[in-house]
Amino acid sequence: MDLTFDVLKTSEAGGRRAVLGLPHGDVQTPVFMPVGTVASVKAVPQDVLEVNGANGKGAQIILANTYHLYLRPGHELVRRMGGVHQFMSWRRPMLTDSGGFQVFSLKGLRKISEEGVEFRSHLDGGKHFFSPEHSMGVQIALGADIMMAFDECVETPATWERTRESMGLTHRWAERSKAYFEEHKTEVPWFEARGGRTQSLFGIVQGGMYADLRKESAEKMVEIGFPGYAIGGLAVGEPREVTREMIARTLEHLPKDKPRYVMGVGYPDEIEEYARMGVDMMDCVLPTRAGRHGLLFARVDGRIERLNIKKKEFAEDQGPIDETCACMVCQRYTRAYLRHLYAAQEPLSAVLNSIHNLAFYLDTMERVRGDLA
Ligand code: PRF
Ligand code: ZN
Repeated sequence: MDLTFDVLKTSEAGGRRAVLGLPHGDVQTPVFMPVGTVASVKAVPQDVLEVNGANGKGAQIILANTYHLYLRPGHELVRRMGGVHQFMSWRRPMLTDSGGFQVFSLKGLRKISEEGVEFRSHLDGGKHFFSPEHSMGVQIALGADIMMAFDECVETPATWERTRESMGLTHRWAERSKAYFEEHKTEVPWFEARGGRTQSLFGIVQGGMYADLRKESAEKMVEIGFPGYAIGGLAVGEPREVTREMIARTLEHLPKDKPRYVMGVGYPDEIEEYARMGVDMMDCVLPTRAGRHGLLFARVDGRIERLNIKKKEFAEDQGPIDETCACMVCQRYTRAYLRHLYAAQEPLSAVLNSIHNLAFYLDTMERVRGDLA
């Protein structure tokens, strides 16, 4: 058995309140997944991740990256350590991205063929080759609850012809990903310990900014058949209206009884909007990355604002980042202190800013779940 997905309620706009059952536990959706690229959510210890946010329940599921863990410390080492869960002491569900998107982000360092992608490591320039089969092998060794098919995220802007060609490659790679996964899925490090519960593999819909290709890609993924579907290739520089339109045009063609995941979005108001449209899962580096750069999200009179903590106006501000936030940072520290930490380049600055921003994202989803219930 892989995953279960129980839809409890659906709103008129299509938003769903559901429970996603995974080997390492249940996930209440819609859910935001903090990104832990190298088996670490940057600057936030696992102990804090488990209790962060207004409800004190923390992150339900986190994401890690195949590409980064393959290069360092190496997936075979992680397998010997009992998988990513054991290795980083994270007991809750986890998802690994396939490496496709990360490899394609290495501008100029890669060569794509039908077989796979040749690329150079961003660490030491060494040559590597990734195929759908390689990606599956690495993800099985890492042992995440949910694995992703190996895909190509086409550059933007791209012509219809170029996008369709790239999409075709993603479809063939999805078939190869599934075939390899089906044959090897019982090799996951924790398989025996979890009563035979297997990992799940999600397909990724591509199709760029073309509604007809999005439809074709969604239908193809459904034909191949996965327990959940991701929408990839978005939030790559296109205007927000286009992202929204492509999500809407793709959701129409995905089954209502399966989880649907938009990869790599977005600002807090965006993840709220997409969740209300019927997206069940999202991930983004924004809360942690913005936090490290001193950008903090806050609700002021019901509106979402972005505070730039380095500004002079906060130098003697005795208030918390966000009056309405119940996170551990807002209970204790002032904007004046956080500005000082940022200016002094103290590591604690990144820690506290990331904890607050993550809480902000988790609380945003908690609020949406409440509205949908
Ligand atoms: N494919 C994969 N991972 C991704 C994306 C994608 O298209 C995106 C696009 N925003 C983020 N992460 N495999
Ligand atoms: Zn806070």
